[in-house]
Amino acid sequence: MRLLHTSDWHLGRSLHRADLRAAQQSFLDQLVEVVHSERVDAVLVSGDVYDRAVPPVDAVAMCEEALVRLRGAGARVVVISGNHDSATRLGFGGRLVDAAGVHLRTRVSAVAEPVLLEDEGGVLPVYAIPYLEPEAVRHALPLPADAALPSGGAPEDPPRGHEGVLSRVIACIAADRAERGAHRSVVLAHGWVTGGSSTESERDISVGGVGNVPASLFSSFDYAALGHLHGPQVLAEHLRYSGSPLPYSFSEAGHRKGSWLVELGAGGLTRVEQVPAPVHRPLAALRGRIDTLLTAPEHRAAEAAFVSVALTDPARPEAAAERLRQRFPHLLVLSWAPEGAVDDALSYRARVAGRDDLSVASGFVEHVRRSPATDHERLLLQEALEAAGRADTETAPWYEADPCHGIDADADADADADADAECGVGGWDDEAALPVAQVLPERRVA
Ligand SMILES: [Mn+2]
Repeated sequence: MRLLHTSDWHLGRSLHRADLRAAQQSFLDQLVEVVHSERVDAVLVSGDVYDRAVPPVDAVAMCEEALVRLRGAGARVVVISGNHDSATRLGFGGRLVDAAGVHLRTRVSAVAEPVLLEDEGGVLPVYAIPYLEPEAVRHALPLPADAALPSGGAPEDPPRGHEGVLSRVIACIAADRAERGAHRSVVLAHGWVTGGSSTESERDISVGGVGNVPASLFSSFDYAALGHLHGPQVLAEHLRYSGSPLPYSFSEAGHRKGSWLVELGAGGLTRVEQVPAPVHRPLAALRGRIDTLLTAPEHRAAEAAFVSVALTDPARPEAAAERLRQRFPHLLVLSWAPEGAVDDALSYRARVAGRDDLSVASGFVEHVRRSPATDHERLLLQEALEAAGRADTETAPWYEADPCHGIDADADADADADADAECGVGGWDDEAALPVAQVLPERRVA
């Protein structure tokens, strides 16, 4: 029995607005080829098929085409919904297409109904557990078939939290498995199992680690195909994350992405090997002064890569993005982290208290560029402030009304991948179009 374990396709996602559709397509093409060449019996897709609950139409078309081709290549396909998917939308028609060998498992009520595969070792039940949001599903969970109800037959208090909910589901599965007399079983699940490490591109499913579930919950399965964390990882021989097929953040620049080709014999797991995913375009995170980055031979490999640059020049270089793009045409993120800069610990309110508008505006120029406004710039600011009728105002009441507005905005250079995805695929031609978070200096500089 050969299984191909993949997850976190995130179809519809871009990387800092770079279009990844061709990259996602070449991964799916490869998946179909592997099913052919390795005679894969079933493809297991462990959630986050799409990047969002309402995916773009071309992502839906790409997914359907992939499912049809995987099935055509001879594999059954088992899919669960992840925390990015809408379970209802992904599962639409699921009970109808089940008969065709494509199993979209997204319903809470069906968590303990396995997809049945078969080989010379007998029947292999594959339990597909969709991502379960604890508060949303706790009252809808089935009870284990062998559970003794408390006296009077009243249902007990439904479980709470990821661990509680998943424990109940695993108990239901154990009961089903015992009833079938199955000596082997496989499970798909989407969540954060203790011991796994995250990247910057997963959407958090928890607060303070309460989303973690213990690895021991999966100890009775011959193989557990996990999704959610985007780095491929092995928590135990039988307990693995395939990771996403593409890097979806610069924190994944060093990953070797891929799928797991899993082999089960009559007695259980016999072999697992990684099938590396095609590399569409590598990622490179560079840091240094602009003149060095533009000339240093060691950065030659980054010329063809998607690039993130943190400039360390003491003063903000002019037209930095334009110059960097001469050498690194796929520059996606630019931030500025001047050497020796010290964090200004004063709150925004304290910094502007008692200052006039011209001084605040000139201070903003200095803050952003790390060099004071020139006389000419001060003149321009003065004219602008006069035009706005505020030149003589001693204080600036509009700051008081909204102390978070303006220069105290979060200057963290991390781009929010979710927000990025919401922006869709676009492009920008100059620094002025960079999101604010990417052009303000980093606040925490060593
Ligand atoms: Mn994911």
